Amino acid sequence: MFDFITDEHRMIQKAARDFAQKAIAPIAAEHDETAEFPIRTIREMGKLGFMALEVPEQYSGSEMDTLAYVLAMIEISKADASHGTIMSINNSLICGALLKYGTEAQKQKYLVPIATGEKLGAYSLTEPDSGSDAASMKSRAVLNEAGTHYVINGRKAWVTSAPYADFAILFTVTNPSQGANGISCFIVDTDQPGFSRGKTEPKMGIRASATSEILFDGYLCPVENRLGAEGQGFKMAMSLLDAGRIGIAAQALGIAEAALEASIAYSKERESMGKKIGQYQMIQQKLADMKTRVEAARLLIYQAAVAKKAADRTGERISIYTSMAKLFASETAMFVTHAAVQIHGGMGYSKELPLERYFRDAKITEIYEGTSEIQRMVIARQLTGLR
Ligand code: COS
Repeated sequence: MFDFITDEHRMIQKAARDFAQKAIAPIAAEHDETAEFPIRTIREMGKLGFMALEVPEQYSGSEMDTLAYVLAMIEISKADASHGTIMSINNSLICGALLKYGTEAQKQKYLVPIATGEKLGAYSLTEPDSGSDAASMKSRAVLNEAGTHYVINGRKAWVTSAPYADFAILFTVTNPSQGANGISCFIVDTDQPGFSRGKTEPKMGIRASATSEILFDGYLCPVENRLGAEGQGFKMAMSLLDAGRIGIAAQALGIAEAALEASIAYSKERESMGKKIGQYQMIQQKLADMKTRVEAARLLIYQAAVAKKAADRTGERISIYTSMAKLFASETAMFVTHAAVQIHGGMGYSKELPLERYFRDAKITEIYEGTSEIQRMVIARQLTGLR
């Protein structure tokens, strides 16, 4: 039906589906229960090339496009959204940042080990007092007198994968008088003095993906670890989030697909008052609305993926496409998982089935990498040009 989906895309989709169903689906409930980070399967995903799908082969990546990434993300997230989160950060934000803004030396040192699955990265923008208003961050990086190192101090919050990351892409203030234009980006190694991890967040969903605060206390970051030019950090962060939001939209769609498929199967099997529940119009309406929203989300995601591929050549801004995809797919995931729990009745509420996990996992997609409110703001600003 979609002739832009090639045989190569289908191959990566199948490889992701096979791995997800064989290696991830069987362990998802247990990792959700224990909140244990699934390091073994994450390393395997790295070796299979799922952590650097859009990275060129010269840096050990899979050298595919955004659509391939989306198709793989849907399959992985369908089995377990926590794996999807970790995959999304590494692909969109870490590989994206290093590929787009890294020097050759930075790519060799940091991108290659991500692509081979040896290392994990984290992306750190948010602070305890700055979430949606990302430019209001307080942490600081000050260049030392010798001009060799930045001295970094401050506290960052909600950093996905931070408890296991080997390095983080950090956004912090270098020139406080410049507002959004005073923010710069750094690669920080997590094994160096002055870096520590704060509390790990006890989360409602995506519980197997570890999220923590990170703290900087006189951390010395060599000048060669600045990513991009001084003062460009905010625009870099926003542009990377444009790409990241496609990944989160694909994650949301994966969760929604899993909940929909379970609901269709249950509607054909479960009987009530002498009929299959799928024969009742109230269930039919739910299934029809769920499926329609899932397919509409898919189209918005494909549109955003195609736009991103073109923008990688032209540099064009794609915020409107990625925000629409993320907004609609995340709200679809909530709609579909909510309906799926209802269709399953008591069994939907039970931990015996994955429906309640899908419902809990779906919620974060309306929050992280920009809340639904922020996505609407971005879309409207792009439409009117007004701030
Ligand atoms: N790509 C490139 N540049 C961008 C951009 C993008 N996607 N978005 C904004 N910019 C640029 C603007 O063009 C502007 O540049 P000029 O000063 O040269 O005109 C600059 O960045 C500042 O933009 P703006 O004034 O729109 O910034 P605001 O402080 O108003 O913030 C929002 C805009 C609210 C949209 C932004 O802060 C945001 O996305 N917040 C959510 C953050 C988020 O997703 N956090 C999740 C955590 S990451 S896990």
